[in-house]
Amino acid sequence: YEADALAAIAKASNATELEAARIEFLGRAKGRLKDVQALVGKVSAEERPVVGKRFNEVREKVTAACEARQAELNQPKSKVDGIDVTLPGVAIRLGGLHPITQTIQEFRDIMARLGFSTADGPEVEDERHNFEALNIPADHPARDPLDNFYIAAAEKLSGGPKLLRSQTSTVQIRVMETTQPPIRIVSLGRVYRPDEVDATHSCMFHQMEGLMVDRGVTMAHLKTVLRQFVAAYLGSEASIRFRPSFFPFTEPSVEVDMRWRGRWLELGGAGMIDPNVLKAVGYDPEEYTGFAFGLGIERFCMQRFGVSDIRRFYDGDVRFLRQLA
Ligand code: FA5
Repeated sequence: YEADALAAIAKASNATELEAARIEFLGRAKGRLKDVQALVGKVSAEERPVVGKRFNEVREKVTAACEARQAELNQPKSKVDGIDVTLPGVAIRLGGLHPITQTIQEFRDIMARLGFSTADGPEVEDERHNFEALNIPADHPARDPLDNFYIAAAEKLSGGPKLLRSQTSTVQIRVMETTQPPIRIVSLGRVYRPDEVDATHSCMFHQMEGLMVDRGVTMAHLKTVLRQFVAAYLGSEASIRFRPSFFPFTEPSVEVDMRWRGRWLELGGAGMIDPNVLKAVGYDPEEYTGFAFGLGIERFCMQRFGVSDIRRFYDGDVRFLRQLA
């Protein structure tokens, strides 16, 4: 009886089956327990206490098993196709934005608040946009094939020399060729140079180009925009300085440095657009003036995140990238 009863209870897979097993084994009217009880009544008087005790034990055990099974069946169904859906799941790791992408988005937002919209240009450029219109003549050292990534295959297709742009200043020309002042744009993108790679130089990096052209634009506008931009990104305590410099496409020209780990780190170049450049795009330099700047995006990002080596950004090591995502 005991083994049969426990097996039937365990086998019951729903409330109806369990109730049937309960009636069969524990039912007061016709259940099999009644038969067992009847047998107990037949044993001799000496044996009765022992047999009676065993009878009670069995009854309690079967009753308890029945109740336990009932509680089990009342639990919410947790297994679906053999999988326990109440177990905690495996966390799905979501991807994050690359720190340079985050920086680009933030730069765009800051510059938008200063009234600059965004423009884009191609990464594979011709010599007019990368050099000529920027007042960089054919014999200028910046055009040395060893200092640029010329693309022989692209030249065959397009007929003229093509190169991976070495600066985002190309976009200045593209915008001025197609738009009339007033202009206030930034362009953020990749540039390529066969530079020797070290902690602060990569052969592919990003620049933010800024361009403002209108009547009466002066150096004071340039310095104010750059100071406001740096304060917005790195905090008002960040210190920058302007150093006289030279670029073929600006006059006067400056270099912009930032205080970094106890020394000055070059952020980029800037200046008032050279009249030759304004003429190359068909503007009258007597009517319009403008400023331009080109900043290295990685340098800012390194400062913000405390990254000491530019190569970390491009190693593709997710353990590093995840910390900045
Ligand atoms: C230029 O590229 C000029 N087009 C900037 C400019 C724009 C001047 C408009 C005037 C008007 P330069 O070669 O100095 O300038 O590069 C600008 C910045 O890019 C550097 O200051 C530096 O922050 C960053 N940079 C240059 N080379 C690398 C490199 N190999 N890796 C990472 N960042 C670099």
